Amino acid sequence: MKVNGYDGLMPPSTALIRPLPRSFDRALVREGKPDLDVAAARAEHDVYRGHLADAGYSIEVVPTDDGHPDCVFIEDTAVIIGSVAVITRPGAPARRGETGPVARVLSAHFPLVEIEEPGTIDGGDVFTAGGVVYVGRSARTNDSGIDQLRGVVSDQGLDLIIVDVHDTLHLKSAVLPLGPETVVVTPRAVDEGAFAGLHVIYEADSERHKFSALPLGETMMVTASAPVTAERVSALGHRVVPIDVSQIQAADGGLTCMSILF
Ligand code: CIR
Repeated sequence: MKVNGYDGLMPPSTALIRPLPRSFDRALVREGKPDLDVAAARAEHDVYRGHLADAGYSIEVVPTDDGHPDCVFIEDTAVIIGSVAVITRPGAPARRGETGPVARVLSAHFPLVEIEEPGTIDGGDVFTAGGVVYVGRSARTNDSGIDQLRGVVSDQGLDLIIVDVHDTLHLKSAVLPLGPETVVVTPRAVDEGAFAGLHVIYEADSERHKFSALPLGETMMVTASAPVTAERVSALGHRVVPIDVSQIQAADGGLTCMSILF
């Protein structure tokens, strides 16, 4: 079974992305008001897209939407669980209108299940490793959303583990799967007991919340802003490819958030 590309059996072959909108400088930000540079962010996104193509992914594009400044963060709108695409109901009301166009494209590939009110889920709170779906209970993902997701997960013969997220936006802001057995964790940001079955390595304290990673088969895209942690990942035998996504990170994004791989 193919699950978000992380089960180690069949690598994903398609990357769904959504170009950066002109309104990106109005993206939601958790703390402070960074001056987001739309042109620089677009250049970062172009490099990201290039690495996906170089890694052999066929790129499918959902048209961008200037009415939704965060729409480049397509990961939050849908989660592939086994043979089904779960269309989320994003936790931020301003982002709920992002899901329709993504659902239309995914419906050509998967049967769809939609998360319904009062449930909320952001895809940034979900990842699969070793046949287990880990879900962050966060400011964006609530218990009703998790209960609805649990139904799909169990229909697909997978297990679900809830991880409480307390010091960051999403589960994947603090826990990055490198493969079916290993995760990189930001210390003290989530309930780490949830990862008892996995090999855990830690983000360097000096790089708190700066590390993000996206495994792409032979290579591992990593954030250039976290070189010490990237070195720890490289020491495990991964071929790391650092990329600068500082504008994307200033809007609370990481490397997983700009694509849906299947
Ligand atoms: C937001 O607050 O929703 C966006 N500015 C950032 C979302 C990042 N999503 C992700 O990492 N999955």
